[in-house]
Amino acid sequence: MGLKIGITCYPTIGGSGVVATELGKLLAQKGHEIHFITSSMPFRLEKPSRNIYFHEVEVNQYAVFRYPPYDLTLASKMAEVALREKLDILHVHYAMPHAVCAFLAKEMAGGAFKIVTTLHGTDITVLGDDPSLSDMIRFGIEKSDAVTAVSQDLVHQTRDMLHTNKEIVPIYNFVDEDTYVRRDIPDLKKELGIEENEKVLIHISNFRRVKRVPDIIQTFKNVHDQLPSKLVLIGEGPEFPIVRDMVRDLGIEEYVLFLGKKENVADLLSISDLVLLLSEKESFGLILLEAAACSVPAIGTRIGGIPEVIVDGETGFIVTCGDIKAASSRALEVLQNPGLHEKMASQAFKRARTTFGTEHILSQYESVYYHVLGKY
Ligand code: GMT
Repeated sequence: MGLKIGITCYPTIGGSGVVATELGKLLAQKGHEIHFITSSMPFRLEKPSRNIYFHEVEVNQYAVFRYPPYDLTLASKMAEVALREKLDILHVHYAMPHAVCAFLAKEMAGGAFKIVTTLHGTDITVLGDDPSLSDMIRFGIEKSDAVTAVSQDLVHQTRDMLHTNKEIVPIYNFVDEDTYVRRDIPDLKKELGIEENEKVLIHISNFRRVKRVPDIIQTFKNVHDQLPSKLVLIGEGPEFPIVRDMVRDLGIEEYVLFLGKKENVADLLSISDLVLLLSEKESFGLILLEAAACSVPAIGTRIGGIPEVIVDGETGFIVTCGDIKAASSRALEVLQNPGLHEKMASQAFKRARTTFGTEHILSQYESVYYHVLGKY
């Protein structure tokens, strides 16, 4: 018999929301009953379908509150849904504030369900440094019945930064295999003004400072000096104006395509030759897996979980963070050597379907659920 599972995540665009939503969809297909408890419909959910329900957390504004009490409203909604729907598990993505809200909800519901918390990175690598919050994050983690993290590196970082001995199970991210697969997209290159002889480099992120997008631009400039190429940039964020100015100052405006937020990422990856992710903080780097699934080799930094996703020399290359010279020469090495490119592309695809294969990852989450419920 399937389980009844509540899922809470940040429903807006971002890797954690994508992973949480795809997980819910796959679990529903396997016969579990899934209840999303979020502030808006997760953007990949489109519409609730068989076995999937959506409970909106509506935060009311009262003049007496200086800040709307989202965390308390969420906790109360979690308790209400858990009791009414008889949830077995509440799976929350991000310790802050979701694990803490789940603990409060569990207390309100008389301990009626188990809490599984998945750590995605930013709460540990950024918030864990904030002494005013680190005790609360540790509390949320320690009060969870099971904790998972999206890379081995994040497991170690969490233990080190929060000084906790709580068992944390590494479970890698995965992607929707029907969507993320390389396919022929006739005319897309033409539509974007990319010539057939030009190599396509791609970067996708939320343009936060930690993503070091200026390093991507400079790396591309070095590649472009040697090879006809275009850079496709997807996403938006705080560093966007800096990046746009840099592109103008380097005189490469004609070769850099700013596409903003895009839904058809798999199509854009399907016309790409190389993905770049040169971040200084990254617990996993979901885009690297999306790219690998579309047979795109990668250049990434030796940071966080990136070296667990890219196998150096096999599915791409790993460089030191900030070493633009190395990133450029590795990029040229892959792009100028068709044999190496083909080998890396096919190894990347194979790894996406094995180590990160959906069935494999899904069964790891199910094991965690059955384990906390005492059903082996
Ligand atoms: O990278 C971000 O700023 C977004 C954040 C999120 O909430 O999606 O990403 C984190 O979770 C992703 C999904 O597990 C990971 O792929 C990203 O590496 C992680 N970001 C950081 O650790 C900075």
